[in-house]
Amino acid sequence: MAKLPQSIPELVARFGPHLNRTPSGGWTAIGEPDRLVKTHCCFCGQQCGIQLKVKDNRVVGFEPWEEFPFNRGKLCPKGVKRYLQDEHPDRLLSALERTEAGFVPVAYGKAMDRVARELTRVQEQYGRDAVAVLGGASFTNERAYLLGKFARVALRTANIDYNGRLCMVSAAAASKKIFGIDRSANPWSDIPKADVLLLAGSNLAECSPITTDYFWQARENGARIIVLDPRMTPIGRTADLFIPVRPGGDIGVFNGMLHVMIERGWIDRDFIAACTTGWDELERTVHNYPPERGAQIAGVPASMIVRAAEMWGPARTSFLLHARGIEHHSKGVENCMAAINLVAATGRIGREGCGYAMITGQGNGQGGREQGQKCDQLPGARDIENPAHRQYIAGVWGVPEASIPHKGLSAVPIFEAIRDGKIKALLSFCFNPAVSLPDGHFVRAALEQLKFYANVDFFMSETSRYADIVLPAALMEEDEGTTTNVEGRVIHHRKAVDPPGDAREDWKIVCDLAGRLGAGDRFPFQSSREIFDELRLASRGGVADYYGITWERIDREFGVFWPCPSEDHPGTPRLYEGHRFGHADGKAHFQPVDWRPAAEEPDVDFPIVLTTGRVVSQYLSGTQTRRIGGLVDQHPQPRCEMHPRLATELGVADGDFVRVESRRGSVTVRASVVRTIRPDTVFVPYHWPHDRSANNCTAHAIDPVSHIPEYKICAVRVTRVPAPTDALASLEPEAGGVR
Ligand SMILES: Nc1nc2c(c(=O)[nH]1)N[C@H]1C(S)=C(S)[C@@H](COP(=O)(O)OP(=O)(O)OC[C@H]3O[C@@H](n4cnc5c(=O)[nH]c(N)nc54)[C@H](O)[C@@H]3O)O[C@H]1N2
Ligand SMILES: Nc1nc2c(c(=O)[nH]1)N[C@H]1C(S)=C(S)[C@@H](COP(=O)(O)OP(=O)(O)OC[C@H]3O[C@@H](n4cnc5c(=O)[nH]c(N)nc54)[C@H](O)[C@@H]3O)O[C@H]1N2
Ligand code: SF4
Ligand SMILES: [Mo]
Repeated sequence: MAKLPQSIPELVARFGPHLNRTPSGGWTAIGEPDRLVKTHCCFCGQQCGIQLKVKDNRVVGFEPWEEFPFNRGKLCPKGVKRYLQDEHPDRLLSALERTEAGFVPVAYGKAMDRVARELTRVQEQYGRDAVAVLGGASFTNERAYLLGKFARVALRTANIDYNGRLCMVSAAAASKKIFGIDRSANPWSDIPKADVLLLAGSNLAECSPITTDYFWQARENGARIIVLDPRMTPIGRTADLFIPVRPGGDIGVFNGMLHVMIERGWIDRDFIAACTTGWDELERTVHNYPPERGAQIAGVPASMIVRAAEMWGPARTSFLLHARGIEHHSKGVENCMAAINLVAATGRIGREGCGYAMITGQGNGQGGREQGQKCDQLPGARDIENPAHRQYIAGVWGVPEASIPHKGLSAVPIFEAIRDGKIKALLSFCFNPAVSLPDGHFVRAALEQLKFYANVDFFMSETSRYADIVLPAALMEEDEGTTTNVEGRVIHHRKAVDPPGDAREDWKIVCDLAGRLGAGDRFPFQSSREIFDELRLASRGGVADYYGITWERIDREFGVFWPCPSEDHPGTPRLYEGHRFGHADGKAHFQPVDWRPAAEEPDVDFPIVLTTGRVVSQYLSGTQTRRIGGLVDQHPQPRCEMHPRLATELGVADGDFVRVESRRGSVTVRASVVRTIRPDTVFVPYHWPHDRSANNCTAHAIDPVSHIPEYKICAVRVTRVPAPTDALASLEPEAGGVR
């Protein structure tokens, strides 16, 4: 084929407007698409509506979907490039088996036979719980439901958990403790109606770009914005009050604010008396947090805490949002509870413009933690230890209640059990722990211990490389199903194209494997819609009740908010209207918290705090985005952000190489000297593997309640090092789209 001109105007002049990016970052011309498929982005929890252009069973581009109310056609850089994964040369097109000579393609049926055989062998020899299953929150609701059922019914192992354990579980546990329900309390349309927005631990503009638009609307309406973050992120730069809190210090600010609000009478005593429990104890606790003490804990001036209380306290309407910055801690649940106490103390909840939300991270972060793929949970956000819940689900599944395993291990303890030789085999989907779990050396050493490991992915991830069998999965646009967005709105992902080669939908792989394990009669599903119909039944009467939601309703109504107990129920965009909360007594339960230090605080040998997170153009462990030209060019490599004052102390100039080293491992990257970070803290994004993996440094301390890892704090020392010489470590920008 003749080489195409590569300037856009030239291309448009020759071929018309239908141009496409290639995976390597170039352009190719296409004809008119055959059809547009209204669906959603496969990446973050915003789940933006998008139309995919399809021609000859290929996704060749996208169009905005202006009518979808959440994003009204707007998309971020990842959303517009997602379809470049489809035909990427790295797509897994057949099953692979590990041999002495490396991975070789193997027939799908033969690979599945081996998986079934090995899992059975391990269970016979070592017991049912010696096999663990890991799922993911990029899974649709249908797949998440199916995998939970598969573990309990086909494998009968207690040990199933998912990657949302690294993500939202602190927020989930905190909102459940205070309000009784794990879901953002309000639709996003309430954000622009609030007079004051409090945003804690969220790099909103880079990680939840469409929510930023709601913030702008609020600002247009006169709202004031308070941001807590050790880094002045883009949203921090525009805040009315930016509080550069020390990592782990947020409780100092929240308790300090409440202390001031009580003193000045900015709490709603009538609401507290009528609709809450636990106030007196909370009042006693925050009595010990005058702004000066809060300031000491948070590492910021006391006047900032007072100012925050003055903005938040007397406001007429308000909205609190938080994300992983306060959740990724060994006190993640306590951090969130201290924040939510500020909402409940004012009674500004459950009405227009008055709300609370945790900003969902993963695509189906919300639905992924309701359908029963967590170790402690059954579908409908039911409790696996509650006899009535077990009985109900046993009925839906047609199995004896006693055959359903009890609570198993969560993600990090699963890896500890693998290391200790208690778990011998692993089946994982949609999860790249070799990059994403903390203390990477520990995780990779554990993966090497496994007697058998089967991994399901559409790319060969860093974790897939430890597998004995890798099965090729389908992308979101190659399957159909539902997810639940950041607001609690259940939406419909439509299938655009067929999976390529031998790749297939995760649910088909699970049903097929169940058959091979002798449980086929419980997994007779011919489509994801049939799975959804069983999920509706399984969720019926649970907290996350989807019974009244049908795919037709979702299409007609641009999504339906749960709980939705019957087909004539309108769904519930705003929870807690009339101040009825999710607990049996209908009240909100205050949760007093005291500040405590992180699992590892800086000391003489490791004097600096490392905090980790994200950049706008990369997604999670990077398996998907590090391959896409146009994304990878924006952030080809991780950099270590540090304040000029720290850089001077360390003798580091912008662009120099530094080694960031903790007790567990190190990462060597270029320094980015910026004024937007606290001088006692450095930041490294975690989307890269191997010697560039921030998780070489992090610790695998977890929150005692939620079991979330403490990604946001570990102690490191930073030293300037000569530029590395080997090809990978030279860290020159990668060529677009090539790893
Ligand atoms: N571009 C992009 N977008 C994404 C993702 C992605 O990988 N890339 N991932 C999605 C997912 S799964 C998630 S979970 C979300 C995450 O979204 P966010 O939580 O917004 O992202 P993070 O970068 O993990 O952390 C947010 C901020 O917390 C700050 N922080 C660190 N320690 C503390 C602390 O102790 N207190 C406070 N107040 N702040 C602290 C960091 O400086 C950082 O700016 O993003 C989603 N969206
Ligand atoms: N240091 C540090 N580490 C972190 C964080 C941090 O802030 N700092 N954040 C944590 C957070 S919030 C998160 S959410 C985790 C994410 O960590 P992971 O869940 O490990 O990250 P992903 O990149 O989503 O990994 C998913 C893998 O599954 C594949 N995949 C995606 N969708 C599907 C699917 O539908 N089916 C199948 N079979 N495979 C699929 C992708 O190709 C990828 O290889 O990382 C955590 N790790
Ligand atoms: S904001 Fe999230 S859902 Fe929307 S386009 Fe970007 S990555 Fe996709
Ligand atoms: Mo996440």
